[in-house]
Amino acid sequence: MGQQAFIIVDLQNDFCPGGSLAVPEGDRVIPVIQDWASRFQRQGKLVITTQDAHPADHISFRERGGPWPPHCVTGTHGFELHPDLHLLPHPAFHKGYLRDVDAYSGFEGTLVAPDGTLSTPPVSLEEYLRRENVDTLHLAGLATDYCVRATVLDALKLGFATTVLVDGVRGVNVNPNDSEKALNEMAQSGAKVR
Ligand code: VGL
Ligand code: ZN
Repeated sequence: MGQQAFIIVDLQNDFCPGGSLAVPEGDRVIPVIQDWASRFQRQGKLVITTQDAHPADHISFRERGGPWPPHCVTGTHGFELHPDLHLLPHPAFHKGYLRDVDAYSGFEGTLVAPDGTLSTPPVSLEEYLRRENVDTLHLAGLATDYCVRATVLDALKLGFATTVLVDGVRGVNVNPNDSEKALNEMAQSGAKVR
């Protein structure tokens, strides 16, 4: 039996109320995630964060023909993790940092080095988890229908036993049922949704 990790997906200011791509009720996940994170860290288990980390002229932004308003531009307030989340030092992964490539899944992310730059050589989330002997993932964060969905589906494809914390996720819902659909898809692909 391997180790467990709790992955907090994109709990960033721009995805919370007041942010440039606010997820409805995005901040409601904070107490749920804080409880899980505190318990995991107290037990010496791994807590990992992912962050959307875009350049100011990213391909997913409307001015470049993408679907989204500018959001999570590296170095801005909107990019930072929500200030109500209190974590001990933990590994962080950035994704979406290439100007011309969008990346929703945390598994497309790269480990951040202690100085805040990307690790060199780059360490992927999968590499990191394998190295730590992790085989079981718990996930929560934003947004259910984009980055949580993509990260969970990749985790399942890679063979991780994966649980999604329903109370710890919220979606954008460009179409009203997108989050519900995403949760069903994750469950059908083998995730526990609880
Ligand atoms: C996300 C839309 C655009 C997410 C990121 O983190 O779910 N959604 N970029
Ligand atoms: Zn993005």
